[in-house]
Amino acid sequence: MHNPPYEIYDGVYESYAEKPERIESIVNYLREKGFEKLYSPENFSIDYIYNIHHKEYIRFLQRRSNSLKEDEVLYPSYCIMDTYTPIVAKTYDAAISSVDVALSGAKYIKNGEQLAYSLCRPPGHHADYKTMGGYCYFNNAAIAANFLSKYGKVAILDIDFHHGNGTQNIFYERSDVLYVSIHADPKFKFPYSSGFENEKGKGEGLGYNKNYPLPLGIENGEYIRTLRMAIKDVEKFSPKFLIISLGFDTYEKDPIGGFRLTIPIYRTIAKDISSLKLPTLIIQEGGYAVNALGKIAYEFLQGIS
Ligand code: Q9C
Ligand code: ZN
Repeated sequence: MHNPPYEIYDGVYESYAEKPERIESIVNYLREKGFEKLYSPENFSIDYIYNIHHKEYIRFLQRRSNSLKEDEVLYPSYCIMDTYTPIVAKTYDAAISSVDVALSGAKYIKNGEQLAYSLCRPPGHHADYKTMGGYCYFNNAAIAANFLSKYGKVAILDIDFHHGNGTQNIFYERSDVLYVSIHADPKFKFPYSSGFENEKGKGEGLGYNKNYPLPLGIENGEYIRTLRMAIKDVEKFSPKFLIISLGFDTYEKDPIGGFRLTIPIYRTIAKDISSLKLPTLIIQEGGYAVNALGKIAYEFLQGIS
């Protein structure tokens, strides 16, 4: 299992926030609440990953991960943007499975389902063409979006607490995939180097990238006002599919976040997004308040109609 023991932050070892219990918390709670349609992923061809990530990067991750012994932890100095994201023996396998979970959800949507929730772990939105970082290795949402883009325009609405630098960059010059993100001001929070308002896309992609950086400490009301602007952007684009990069690290008690959203607001967030009436694939990104994640996911799903 991909379960790194620690991350290095300012040269200090800290316990690793992106734990397996995150997804277990969500699955267990949803089961308790009577959700029965829980499926295992299908295996997809690696070509879907090759379409988004650099060949050498994929091979590097595979080689390094598969060469590690069970308890070894590697902080590479290559293909990485930070010191948070180690490679362990099962990292490559876990990253591949996470992509399979995303693509399985995408396939349901392509085949006519209105909603699929892909409980991906490890998360993906910080993973760029040839860099891992921010607990991410392969960009699940980008790979799913690229898959769906063969059948129509795709909007990605990223509501993780952090800016999805990888997703933004991957689609920065494309006009068939819109990227809209609401996140903590990168002046203060990871990934620091992108997520600013003036990043609007490039070439053909100009106008198809939109960032809403928000100050730390914001509460439900201000968040919802911003969300409604982001929803308008999606609406104007009139996509065929919507992907939500969903992070619960916007929750007030998240250990690495910095917003003040409360649990019931996730129902409102989902309800507002539902007003778009689009076939929607939810991709799990961050969220580290392990004990609350099930409840938050449940609230969110209750709001989707
Ligand atoms: N020691 C996602 O939410 N910074 N990634 C952690 C605390 C890295 C978050 C600093 C944050 C990455 C998918
Ligand atoms: Zn995050």
